[in-house]
Amino acid sequence: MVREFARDGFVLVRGVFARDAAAAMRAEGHAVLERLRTGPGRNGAWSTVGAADGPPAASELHHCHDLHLHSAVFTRALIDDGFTTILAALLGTDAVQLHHNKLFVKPPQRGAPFPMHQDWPFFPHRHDSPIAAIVHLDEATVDKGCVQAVPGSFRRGRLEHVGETDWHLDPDDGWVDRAVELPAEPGDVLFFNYLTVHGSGPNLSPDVRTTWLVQVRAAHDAPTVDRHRSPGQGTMLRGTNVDRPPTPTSFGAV
Ligand SMILES: O=C(O)CCC(=O)C(=O)O
Repeated sequence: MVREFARDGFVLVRGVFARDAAAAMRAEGHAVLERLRTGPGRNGAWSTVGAADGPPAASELHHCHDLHLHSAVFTRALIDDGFTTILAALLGTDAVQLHHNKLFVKPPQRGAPFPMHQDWPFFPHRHDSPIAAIVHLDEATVDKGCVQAVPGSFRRGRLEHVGETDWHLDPDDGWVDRAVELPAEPGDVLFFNYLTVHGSGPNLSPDVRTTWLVQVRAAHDAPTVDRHRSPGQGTMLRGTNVDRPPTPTSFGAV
C-alpha cells in the first residue's frame, strides 16, 4: 500500500470501513443535508471547464463541510484506528492532524463533475504533506462519476492552475486522457497526496453517489497561506503533537 502510494501518489484501499459503518455514515450524511436544505448555496458545482466527459446540463453537487459538528458518527470515524493507521503509514508519521472534512452528494443524472486539479492551491503547506481520503459511502462507478487520478502526476510538483476560486488545470493540457478511473465500493477509501492530479466525471446514472472527504496533514506541517480555516482544524486524529507551542488559550483563566 505504501509502495503503491509512493509510486502513483494515490492508493485505493478496499474495505477500510465495514459496509454497515459506511451505510450508517451515508444515512447520517443524507439526514444532515436534508436538515440543512435551505436553498441558495447548496449547489457546490465547480466551473465545469475541463471536466472529464463534459458536464450534464444544470449539473449539481450537494455538499456540507465539518460533518463532525453534525454527528458523532463522523467524529468516531475520524479517529477510527484502521483508518488512521493507514493515514499514519502514508504520511510517514504517527502525528496525524485533521485539516477539514466534507460530504459530497452527486445527484442522479445531473451530478456535477470535478475538473482535473491538484488540491495544493486551496491550502498550500510548507512540506506538501496533506493527503485526501475519499471515503465511499455508496458505490461509485464510472457512470456515477467516480474519482479519476493521474499516476505519478505528483512528481510534477505544484502546477499552475486557472480559474477565479475553483482553480483547475488547463483542459488543453490533456490530463483527463492520462487519468485512470477508480471505481469503488462502500467502505473503500481512496487516499491521494494534494499534488496528485485528480478529478471526476458527471453522475449520469439513475443513482446517487455519496462520498465523505477527509483532508489530513502531518502535525509538523503548516500552511504557508492563511486561506482555508475550518472548525477543528489541527485536531489530532492519531499520535502526539510534539511541535505545538503554547498558545494564548493554553493557560487561559482557570
Ligand atoms: O468527489 C469527487 O468527485 C472529487 C472531489 C475532489 O476532487 C476534491 O474535493 O478536490
